[in-house]
Amino acid sequence: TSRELRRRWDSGQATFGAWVASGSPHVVELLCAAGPDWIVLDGQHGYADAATLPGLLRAAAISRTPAIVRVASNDGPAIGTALDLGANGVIVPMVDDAEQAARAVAACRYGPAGTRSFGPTRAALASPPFSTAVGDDTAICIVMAETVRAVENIEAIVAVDGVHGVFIGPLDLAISIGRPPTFTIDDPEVRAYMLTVRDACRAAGCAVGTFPATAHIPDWAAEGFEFLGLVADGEILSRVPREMLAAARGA
Ligand code: 3PY
Ligand code: MG
Repeated sequence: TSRELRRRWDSGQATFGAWVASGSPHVVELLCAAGPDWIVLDGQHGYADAATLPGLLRAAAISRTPAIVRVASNDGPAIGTALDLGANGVIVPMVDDAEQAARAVAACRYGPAGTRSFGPTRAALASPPFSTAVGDDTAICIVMAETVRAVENIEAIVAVDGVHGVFIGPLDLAISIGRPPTFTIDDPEVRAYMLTVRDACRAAGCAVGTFPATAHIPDWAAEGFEFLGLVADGEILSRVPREMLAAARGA
C-alpha cells in the first residue's frame, strides 16, 4: 500500500485523507470505512503514541487504508517505533533545512545508510516478507515545511534522497510570518510560500500536500497538491453536535 500511494503521487494524482487526533480505534475504523486514500494518526498534536498506535493501526488495516503517523518531533527512535508498529510512513514536523531532512530520512532507513534499529514488531506481519530492504523501500518519509526557514531552504530539503513528500502546515507557516493561524489560507504571502514549496517539490519529483479549509480543497487539488487533508476527527466531533443542538433547540 505504501508503494501504491507513492505511485499515485508520482503520477500527479490528488489523494484525500483523514486526520485523527483522538486515540480511538473506533474513530479510525469509522473514518476509514468512508474510503479515504490515507489516514494520518497524529502524535504531535494528538494521542497517537506507542500505547495507542497498535489499536489505531489495526483499525486502519481493516479497510487496508495506508496509515501515516505524524510523530511529535524529528526523533529517530520515535520514527522507528511508529514504523515498527506498522505505520506505512511518517510525517515529521518542523523540518527547516536539509540536515534535518536527512536526519528524518535516516530514521526511516536501516544501516549503513540509515539509523533505524531492527525490531519490526508489527511491520513484520505485512507482506511481502519483511527485510531491511523491504523496510527501506516501503517506509514513506514526509517532512513538514511550516516555517519561513523551511521555505527558504526548500530546494535543498527536497534534494535530500529519500524525502518522498513535503507537507505544508498552514497554521505554523502563518505564525512564522506573524499572521494568525488559519486553515483558510487567504493570506497572499502564505499562499505564495506554499506555491514556492509546490514548485520545488514538482521540480524534484517529490509530492506536496497540505490541510486547507474544506471549501478550498478543490483549489489546492487544482494547484497540483497530491495529498490533501480533507477531514479531521476533532472538527467533525465538535462541529456536528453543535449544529444538531442548535437545530434541535431551534436556535
Ligand atoms: C500546521 O498547519 O501547522 C499543521 O501542522 C497542520 O496540520
Ligand atoms: Mg504545524
